[in-house]
Amino acid sequence: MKEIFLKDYIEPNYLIPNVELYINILEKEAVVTSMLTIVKNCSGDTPLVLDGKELKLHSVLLDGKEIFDFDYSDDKLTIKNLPNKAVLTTTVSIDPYNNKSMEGFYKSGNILCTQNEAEGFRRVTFFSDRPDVMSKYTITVEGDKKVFPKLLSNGNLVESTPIGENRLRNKWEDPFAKPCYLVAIVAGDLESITDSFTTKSGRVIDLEIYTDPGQSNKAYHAMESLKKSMKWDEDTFGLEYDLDLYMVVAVDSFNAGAMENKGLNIFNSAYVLADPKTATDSDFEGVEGVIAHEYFHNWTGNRVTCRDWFQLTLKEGLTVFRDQEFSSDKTDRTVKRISDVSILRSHQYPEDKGPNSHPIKPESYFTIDNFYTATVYEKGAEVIRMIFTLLGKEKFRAGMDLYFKRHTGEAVTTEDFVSAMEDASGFDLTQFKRWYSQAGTPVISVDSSYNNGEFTLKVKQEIPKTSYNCPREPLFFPFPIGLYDKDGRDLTPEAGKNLIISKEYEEFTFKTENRVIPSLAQGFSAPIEVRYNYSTDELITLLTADKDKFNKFDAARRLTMISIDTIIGDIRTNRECSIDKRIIESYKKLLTDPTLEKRYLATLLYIPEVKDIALTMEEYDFKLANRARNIYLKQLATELKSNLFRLFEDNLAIDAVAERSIKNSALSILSFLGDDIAEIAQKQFALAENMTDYMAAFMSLQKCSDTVRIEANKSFKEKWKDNFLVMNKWFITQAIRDDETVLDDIKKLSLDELFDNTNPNRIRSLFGAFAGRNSAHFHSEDGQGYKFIADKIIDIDSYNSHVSSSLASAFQPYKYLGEKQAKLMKEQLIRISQKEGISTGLNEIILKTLK
Ligand code: DPP
Ligand code: ZN
Repeated sequence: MKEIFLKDYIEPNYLIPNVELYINILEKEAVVTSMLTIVKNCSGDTPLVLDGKELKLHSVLLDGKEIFDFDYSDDKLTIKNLPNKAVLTTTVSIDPYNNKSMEGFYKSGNILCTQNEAEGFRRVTFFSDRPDVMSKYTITVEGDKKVFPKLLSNGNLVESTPIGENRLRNKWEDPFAKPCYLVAIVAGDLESITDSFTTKSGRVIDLEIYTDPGQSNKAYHAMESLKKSMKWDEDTFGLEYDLDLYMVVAVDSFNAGAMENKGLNIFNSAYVLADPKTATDSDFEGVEGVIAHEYFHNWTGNRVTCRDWFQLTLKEGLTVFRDQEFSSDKTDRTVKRISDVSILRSHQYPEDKGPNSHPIKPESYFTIDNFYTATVYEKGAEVIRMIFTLLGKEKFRAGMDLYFKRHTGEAVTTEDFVSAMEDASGFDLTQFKRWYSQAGTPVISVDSSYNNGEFTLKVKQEIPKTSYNCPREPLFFPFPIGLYDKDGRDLTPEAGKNLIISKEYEEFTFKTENRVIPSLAQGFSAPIEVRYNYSTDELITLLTADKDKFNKFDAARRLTMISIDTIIGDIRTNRECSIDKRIIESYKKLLTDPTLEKRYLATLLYIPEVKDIALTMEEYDFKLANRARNIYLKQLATELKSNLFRLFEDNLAIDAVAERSIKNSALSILSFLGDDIAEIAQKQFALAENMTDYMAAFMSLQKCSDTVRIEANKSFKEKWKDNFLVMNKWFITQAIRDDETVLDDIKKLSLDELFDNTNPNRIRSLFGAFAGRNSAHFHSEDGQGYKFIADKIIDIDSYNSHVSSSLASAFQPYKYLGEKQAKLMKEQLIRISQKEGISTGLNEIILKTLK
């Protein structure tokens, strides 16, 4: 295993300005001929070293003449004594049909497609597989026209030629230079829907979305989302699409969500196909968000790309920020913000406390695949958001304009981005830049005092020690606050709205008539954890009165966590558990408050995941967390029963997102009463016209007695067995059941004819959901959960290291477990590490976890 360091970066020794690829798809293999224009970019007699993995080499030609003086070993093709400029032609065979890694060229269902980010292109042909080698590509794809009537690649179709009776050859040209990770090739019998978009400068862009036959009628929402994204990027950032054609292809087997290949996005079908019958409201939003994300990459990622993979957050953090803003504009800004922060808190915060903690710009890696993380993406987006907050909308836009003016067509670094922001705004981001190189979630402990009409906030920032070795200097971030009196009157002074924290310890004093309640880091102004010793009454005041809707939500979250924490204490000391009556009363008021938006109210009915609770414990006890959570939710449901039933019934009549959201949130809490909700849930399950209601009812029925649950499971499976995406939901539901028999059932389901252990969506739905979302049972006391997942990781790693490595992140809590659980987990970690032929990616995760 070789560790790669950012500090070792050197410019490429050879550039490849032009590439002509010819991919001939045959029955059992594909033959790839590539003609590379190679230009020396260094002095001396440095050899040309190209990457190539699992390629069957047929020939190497230099300026048209076959040569034999080369070495192909250890995934490198080395050629010495090259002239300053030459055309290198290689011909290789690859086997897309048996490529289960889902990197490079592979088969998904009946479609052949590529996934080249980060380092898949080396499985297609010999190349300098690094993002700073940018080339203009002409790609010709040939195949049997009955099997592959559609042969697609990047850019514009310049020729389509029938070859004899049975074959077709399509030639594609992309006028823009790009790194090889953005190359895409698709071959298949595809159905499509088409549309067009007229850009602000009047160019007409053809839009095409391709799916498996019979599926394209589910692509209209994706098409609308694409057009909205194109318009939004013009309106918001002045960015216009630059080719004449934009294609999206949906495939069922895909390691990630989607891929932004230039002009030819390839998507996990889960993020393209949606209609109300088969997709939930949240699926619809997922499609819109991911379509937007990949589209926005056209500028932030493709036209301006990364110099090296350490810069990944340059394109991902920025593009996530852009897609979050887009979705906020298109849906409900506060609800979207709450959902994004919840994802950050439940994925990125644990990552930062765990073995793979890293800054958004890491300095070393063994395999870059392990750094497509919540830190690089979600925390990366928060870092961009802080720049946005500090500079303000206009200056941020000026910074973006300057970034594109300076760097379009280049492969750059995060420093280049920050410099553009500084130069356009005059804002000094020197200290701010520490966010790029420091890991860990900063803990901001706030204390307050009140004396003689002065309210003082004492703010202390602490950068925690993490598994990643880096400086822990004070960070610079916005920290807007509000002040409320005990009756909820807003006393926020102007100065409070623009507070900035930059030192380890700071004090801020405000003149107030009485002691006040602070609302801190409003809008979730930074990816930090704010600690303040709020009393229950203070939180209730904020829950009722805070005008900052994020912090109003956060008051609900804090109250919930306090209630659960109290229950944990009660369980530990054998006391009777009950929720504070004041909290119940304030919820009753909220549930009948007509001024609250329904979707927003649904977020206030906050239900934490078991692992969110465990994360607050010094020693993670998932079982106890689960028990306390169940007690809390059952009591909440009992106390609020009539209010929640009313809320449910009041929102039955209107079938729209907001009504479904509040109605189903009510149902979800009520489901902790078990069979009490069987009747209404069964009715909804039987009559639901849309997947949102159907799923909500189905999930609730899981909490009812066995006969009710089993009947629902059967009926669901019978109805949807032929729908791949819907059945993923069914598998997830089985995997996250809170029941002692869940693991046995999962074992049986892994042999089900509808399960496929080579399909990443299915693996994530059953094994991933169990390991990641069913904490209480994954961490079972007999260690069987660990053993089962370890078995699966070992098996999957032999063909798909991407998926095995991501499944292994379930072992993240290792060093926070109690002695007994830690021992059980360790046995499995060691067993995995001893696996013969373990992939580099998995090995990196396991060794870091054990360290
Ligand atoms: N396809 C992944 C994404 O869009 C990696 N670039 O984030
Ligand atoms: Zn991305």
